[in-house]
Amino acid sequence: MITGATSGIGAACARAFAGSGYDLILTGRNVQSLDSLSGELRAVGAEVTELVFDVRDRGAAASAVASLTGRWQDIDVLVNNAGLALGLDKEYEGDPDEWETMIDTNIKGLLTMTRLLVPRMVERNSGHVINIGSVAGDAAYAGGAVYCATKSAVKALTDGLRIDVAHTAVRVTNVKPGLVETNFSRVRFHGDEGRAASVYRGIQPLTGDDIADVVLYAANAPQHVQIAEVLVLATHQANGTVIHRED
Ligand code: NDP
Ligand code: 8X3
Repeated sequence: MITGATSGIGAACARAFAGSGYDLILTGRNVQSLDSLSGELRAVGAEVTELVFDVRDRGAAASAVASLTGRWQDIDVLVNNAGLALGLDKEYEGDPDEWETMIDTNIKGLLTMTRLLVPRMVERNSGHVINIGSVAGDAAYAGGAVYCATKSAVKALTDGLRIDVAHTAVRVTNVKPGLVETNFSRVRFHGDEGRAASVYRGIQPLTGDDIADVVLYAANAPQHVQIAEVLVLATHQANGTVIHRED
């Protein structure tokens, strides 16, 4: 199951997992994008189920999961990917509604999905939760305080879950990308294409496929190997703030 499968890293993960022989539960808010991706993946032989809900809506998420029947209830891998940044404002000038959207999606949405799916993984003594964190969770950067805080929370939630399931065969992974060119910056800057493009100016950023490779590697590692955390950066990015750009 991949949350936020309609774009960027989520869609790339869906393609990578389908290519590796997995059947998929794709979740997202945009039915058209889900339908189109499902069609593409079915054409390469994957069986696909779509669940349409907003991860911030706990009731809708619970109903969607409860609608799964038969083998679809036995989820092998949950990729908690749905997430976003909004704005790049100083902490004392930011928009509280944007804070709430980031916190509700990146932290509470991820927790909701974890709470809904992990009990059955524990019961089956099998499963893997792969959370998409970020280099932004390692240290704050200017204007990113709230987004960075949500990704620090993803780190703590991932580490906490790993402790809580250590008595089982369930594995827990935090994949922390740096700059990845997706819709992320378009969303962050409310559709301002120029500002979004400037994020990737003078550097070859990562692609969703680069991150999907790492996610799939973690999922396909032998059962006794738990990839706990991976920081994946573009070659000319050193951390959240040091980026060498060729102008
Ligand atoms: P995209 O904007 O391309 O994709 C984000 C996905 O999350 C979309 O499918 C979006 O759906 C979905 N989503 C957002 N909010 C919700 C919600 N409330 N309910 C359900 N789905 C939702 O960005 P990325 O692919 O880059 O982002 C994926 C993840 O990767 C995020 O968690 C992001 O924080 C993280 N990340 C991204 C990096 C980057 O540089 N791009 C770097 C590090 C981490 P919809 O189209 O409906 O909005
Ligand atoms: C997204 C990466 O550094 O642009 O998590 O915030 S960054």
